[in-house]
Amino acid sequence: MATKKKTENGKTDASKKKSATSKKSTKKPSKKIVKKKSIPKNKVTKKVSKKKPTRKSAKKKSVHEVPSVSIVIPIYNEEGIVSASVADLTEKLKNEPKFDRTYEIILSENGSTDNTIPIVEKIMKSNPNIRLLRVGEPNYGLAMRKGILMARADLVICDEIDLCDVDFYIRALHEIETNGFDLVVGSKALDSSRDKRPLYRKAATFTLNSLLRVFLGFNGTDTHGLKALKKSRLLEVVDRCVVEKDLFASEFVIRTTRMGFRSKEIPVTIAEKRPPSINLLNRVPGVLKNLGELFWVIRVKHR
Ligand SMILES: Nc1nc2c(ncn2[C@@H]2O[C@H](COP(=O)(O)OP(=O)(O)OP(=O)(O)O)[C@@H](O)[C@H]2O)c(=O)[nH]1
Ligand SMILES: [Mg+2]
Repeated sequence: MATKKKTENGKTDASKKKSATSKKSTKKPSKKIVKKKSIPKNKVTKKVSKKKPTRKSAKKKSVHEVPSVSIVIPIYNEEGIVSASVADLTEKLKNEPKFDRTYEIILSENGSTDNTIPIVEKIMKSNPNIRLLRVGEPNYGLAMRKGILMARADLVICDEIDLCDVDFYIRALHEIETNGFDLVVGSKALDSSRDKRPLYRKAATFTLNSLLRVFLGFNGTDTHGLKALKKSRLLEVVDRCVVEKDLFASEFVIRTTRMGFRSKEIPVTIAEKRPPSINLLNRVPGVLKNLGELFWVIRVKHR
């Protein structure tokens, strides 16, 4: 953004100089005129310094320029909370002094059968930072993958519509920008995390992570949920991933460390705004199938 401001300033000064030069060629310059010309130059400088972007104007500019952060949120049948969640997230981002950045929110939808789409389209009319991506059949992993690919910023946050945790954004971006990590995972299972989901959901998370540890050599504590990443570094990891649906997130995290990138888990507090949109038991067959596929490609084929 700073670069553009400089360019805009440069153009303004240049055009002033140009008009000054053309005047020069038609009228013989007198000392008086030369004096007059030096005044607008100063005025231009003053005008530009007045236009120095405030936080508000910087955020407005995000609509037209590459934002500092892309927030990718897969959504599926979320008519109940999408509008309120996006409004709440936007408000938090505006009021959080530590999040002084331009951003876009990519709502990555596929296969919704409720009113999610018309609602999002309505939100987009009043909120130009929202982008909608539609990718066919219900598929969390595909929505996440396409969302990351569509992100215009190099810093990408993957969130969920029932979480929208700005505190995670700030801490995770700090780990990437200051401490040089490529991927930051908000883990629900660290000692200092607070997982307020029902016991059966915690048990499901524990079971999945145990399977990932045993069969895929995963050495962390969580692969699902909040993430922040440096896109330019991890694009090749996204490309390498083979499974979709729920286990895309797990494969992405596991491959990131296997491919030698720097990844870190940080604690999060998880309090969902509603129960999951897909029944847990209905997800089990797909997860097991994808787990088998992952075992085959990573452990057997060493891909
Ligand atoms: N595009 C898309 N989004 C989905 C799909 N399934 C779930 N989501 C979204 O993914 C996010 C997390 O889904 P939840 O239903 O909360 O599931 P969860 O068990 O809490 O999620 P995990 O803990 O990450 O497995 C929400 O924003 C959902 O709307 C899907 O099939 N397609
Ligand atoms: Mg959830």
